[in-house]
Amino acid sequence: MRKEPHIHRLRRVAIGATVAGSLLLAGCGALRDDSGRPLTTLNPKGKQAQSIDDLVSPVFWVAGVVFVLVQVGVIYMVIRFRRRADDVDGVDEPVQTHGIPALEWAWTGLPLVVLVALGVLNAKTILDLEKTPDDAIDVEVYGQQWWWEYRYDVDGDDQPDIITANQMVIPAGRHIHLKIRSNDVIHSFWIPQLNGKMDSVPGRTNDWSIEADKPGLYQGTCTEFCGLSHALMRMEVKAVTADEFEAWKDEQLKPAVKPADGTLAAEGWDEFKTNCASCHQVNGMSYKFEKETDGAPDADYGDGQVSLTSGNAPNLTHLLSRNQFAGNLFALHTKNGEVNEAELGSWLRDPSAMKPMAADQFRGMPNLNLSQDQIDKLVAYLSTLK
Ligand code: HEC
Ligand SMILES: [Cu+2]
Repeated sequence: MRKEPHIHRLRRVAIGATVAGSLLLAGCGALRDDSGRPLTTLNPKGKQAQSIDDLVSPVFWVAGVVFVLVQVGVIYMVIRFRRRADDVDGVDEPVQTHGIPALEWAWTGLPLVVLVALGVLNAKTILDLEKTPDDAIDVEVYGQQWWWEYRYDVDGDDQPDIITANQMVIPAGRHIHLKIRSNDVIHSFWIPQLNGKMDSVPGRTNDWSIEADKPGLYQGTCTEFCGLSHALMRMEVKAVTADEFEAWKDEQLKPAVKPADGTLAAEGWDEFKTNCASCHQVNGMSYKFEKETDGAPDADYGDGQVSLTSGNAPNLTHLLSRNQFAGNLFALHTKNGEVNEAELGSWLRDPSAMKPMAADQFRGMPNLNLSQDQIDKLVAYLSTLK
């Protein structure tokens, strides 16, 4: 059937739009690493990522040589043995041969040698990546729709003493052993400059390692489709010096202080207890929690008891020590170092307007229909959580 010309035109428009759209999306959504490049495994900044990169080069060269040889062979044979214009009935076909042992050994043996060599290199790298030295620092990682939580056991009693979100702080030059888990669906943890990807699977603990050679900020994003805001589930590792790490731990271990009476922040503290503390933990704030059967945190907070288990929302005790909030999407500070009250306020006004969530299905933060007055008080209180 003959195609109408306008169908051709339509198809061209469709292809054009797809290409332009993909380029546009690739451009604007791109998360950049510390060298301004989109997230890539080819810019390693730590031991594990480096060992993967060391594997990429030999594999690339071997594959490249094989590719060139095969292509040259194909092109040569297509041209050399093509059907000539004067061979009208196709009877002048090349001499057919079979059973040349030397050739057959060669094309069986060579790929075997190449694949075994690459296999050995791969297996060695995988085994190396599994090793954890005794002095490694453990961090528990929880994937959650749609943000990451990090837990640190500081005193060695297997109970978390520091719980934080979005930004993982580690000392540079130390082997960090991650125990990756999930609170809901499958996610995947990926900081490409520090190592490859590891899934976070409900009911399982996956061991993984990262190490940063130098202090710096290393970006990553969830790489397993996990629902509505999967693309907005970013993560960040902040590598600091050993001294800075000790100082950070001391600071994180401190509970939040109740603001002085009579201040706007103190009124925000009250609002927080009423509206927010059922989901968000602020260490030091006691909160009476009637245990629910559905989607409730696993801790039963009695009066005066301090539970660190945030269960289903980011622990906010030291919110402002981090860079970004809500899956590492929005800055917590303005360019001049002040608290980003505008975006924190917008978040409290209507969180789903900034990041799609399904709060009616216990996924994400609900719109609590707060008044501007309440929001001002709450932002004043959040600003004290340094
Ligand atoms: C029903 C549980 C729930 C309640 C109630 C709730 N939140 Fe949240 N909140 C969440 C969840 C879940 C997130 C994480 C959303 C995400 O990043 O996808 C969140 C994120 C946040 C964040 C960003 C934190 C970060 O580190 O990313 C702030 C700030 C915040 N909430 C403040 C509040 C305040 C203030 C209140 C009370 C007015 C409140 N929330 C009430 C569940 C809740
Ligand atoms: Cu995810």
